[in-house]
Amino acid sequence: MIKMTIDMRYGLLTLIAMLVSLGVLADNSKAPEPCYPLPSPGQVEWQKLETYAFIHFGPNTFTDKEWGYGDTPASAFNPTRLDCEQWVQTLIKAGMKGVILTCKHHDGFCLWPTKYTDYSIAHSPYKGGKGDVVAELAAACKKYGIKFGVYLSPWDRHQATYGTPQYVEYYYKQLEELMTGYGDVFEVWFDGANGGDGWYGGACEKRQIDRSTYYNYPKAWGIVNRLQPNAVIFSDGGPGCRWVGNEKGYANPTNWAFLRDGVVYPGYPDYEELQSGHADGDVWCASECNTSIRPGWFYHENEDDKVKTVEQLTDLYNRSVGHNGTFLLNFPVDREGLIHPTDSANAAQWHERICRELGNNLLKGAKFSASDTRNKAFAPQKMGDGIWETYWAPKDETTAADIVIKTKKDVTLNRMMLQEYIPLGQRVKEFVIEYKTCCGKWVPVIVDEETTTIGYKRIVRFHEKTAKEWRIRILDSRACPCINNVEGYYAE
Ligand code: FUL
Repeated sequence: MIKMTIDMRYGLLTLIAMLVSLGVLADNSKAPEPCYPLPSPGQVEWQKLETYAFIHFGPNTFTDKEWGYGDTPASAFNPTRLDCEQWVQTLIKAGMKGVILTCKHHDGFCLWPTKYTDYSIAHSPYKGGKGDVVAELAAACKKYGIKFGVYLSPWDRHQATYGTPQYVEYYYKQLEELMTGYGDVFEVWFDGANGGDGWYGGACEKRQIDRSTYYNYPKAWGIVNRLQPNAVIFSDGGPGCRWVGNEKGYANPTNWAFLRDGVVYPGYPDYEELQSGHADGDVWCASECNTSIRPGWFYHENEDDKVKTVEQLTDLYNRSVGHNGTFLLNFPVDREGLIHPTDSANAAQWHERICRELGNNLLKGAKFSASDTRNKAFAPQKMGDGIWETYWAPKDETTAADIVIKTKKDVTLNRMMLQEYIPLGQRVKEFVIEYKTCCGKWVPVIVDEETTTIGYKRIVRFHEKTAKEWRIRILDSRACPCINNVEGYYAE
C-alpha cells in the first residue's frame, strides 16, 4: 500500500477541487445542481394550492345557454338572492383554496361596472344597477381567507369592434380595471376558445382572428405582471400554468411540468399534447386540470340530477392533483345567485372523503433507507419527516436508486403519495413500487396506470397489500432524484 505524504494528500485534494470546479467531477457535499427548467417560487406556491374553484355566472345562467351570442339584454341578468358568502362558504367546505370568476364570458357581459361598456351589471336590475359581483366575491374571499382569481374572455361576441385593433385596446383596459380595483388576484385566466360568429354590435357575422397574434398576449401578460406581480397567468401555453388539454379534469399519469418555449398559444390546435406536457420542454409550465361539477359550465336546471358524484370527484382528484397538476372545479351558480344544494353536498362529501383516504399516513414513523445517499443533509429519512423543504438525494451521477421503507408492524396499503422537491426541477422518468413478501421476495404492487413521472405530487392507487417492507425503485431520472415526501395510506 502506498503511504501518502502530506504534500501528496494536499495535491490530491487540490486536483479533486479543480475537477469539481471544472465540472468534471460532481460535488456531492453540496445540494444537487438544479435540473432545468425550474419553476419560479410563485409557481411552486401556486401548485401547493392543489384545488380551487371556478364560478361560471352571467346572462347564460338566465337564458339556459353555454355560449351567449352577445345580444342578450343586460336586463336578463337578475339574480334575486345572490350571496357570494354562500359560494365561498361552500367552497371552503369543499377544501378549495381559491376561486376564479368569469368576470366576462364570451357574450361580453361584465359582472363589474366597467367604465368601458354599457353591457354590464350597472345596466341590469341587480341591486338597481349598483351591484358589483366581482367586488362582492373578492370581499367574501378576503373575509373567509381564500384566494380570488379572474377570468376575462378574450373573445367578445358583443363588441362591435371585435376583430379590430380597437377591441384589443378595450380588452387591455378592462384587464387593468380588474387588476387594480379588486385587491390581490392569484390567477388570471386567458381562455383560448373562439367560435367566430357573434352579435358584434348587430353585425351578426363570423369574424376570424389570428389566435396567435391578434391579442398580442405578451402585452396583456405585461399588464398582469405589472399590476399583480404574484398572479399566475393561465392559458393553453402558460406562461404561469397551462391548460391540461381536456375539460374533463385529469392529466395523464405521465405528466411533465414543461413546455417547449414559444410553441403553445391560446387556441393551439395540438392541445392533446398538453395532457402530458413536453418531456423535452425548456420552460416550466405545470398543468391545471379544469372541469365542471355538472356537464355544463353554466347552470341549467335540467342538469340538477347530473352533478358529479363523490366517487367521480375522488377519481378526478387522484388523476389531477395526483398526476402532478392542480384541480380547478367549476360550480355553476344558479338563477337565484346561489350554488345549488346538490353541488355543495357532493363537493363537501368529496372533500371529507379525500381527507379520510389520504389523511392517515401509515408510513409515519417508518425507517427510510436508500441504495445511495449524497450526504447526511440529504438522508433517506428526509422523505419521512413531513417537512416539505427537506429531501433525500443520491450523488449527482446516480439516476437509478432504490428506497426501502420499513415499518415496525405489518401495514396494509393501497395508495402511495410521492413528491419531488420541484424547486430543483422535475426529474424522475420511471419508477416501480414493490412490497416484500413473507418469504423475502420483492414483488411489484399492481397498478392500473404507468408509473413514470412524479413531479410535485404523484398519488399511486394500487391493489392492497400487507407488508412490513416497501421499496420504491427509481429506474430512470433526468438527473439525481430529489424526493421530499413519501406517504402510504389505506383507502376503504
Ligand atoms: C372554454 C369556454 O369556451 C367555456 O365556455 C368555459 O368557459 C371553459 C372553462 O373554457 O374554453
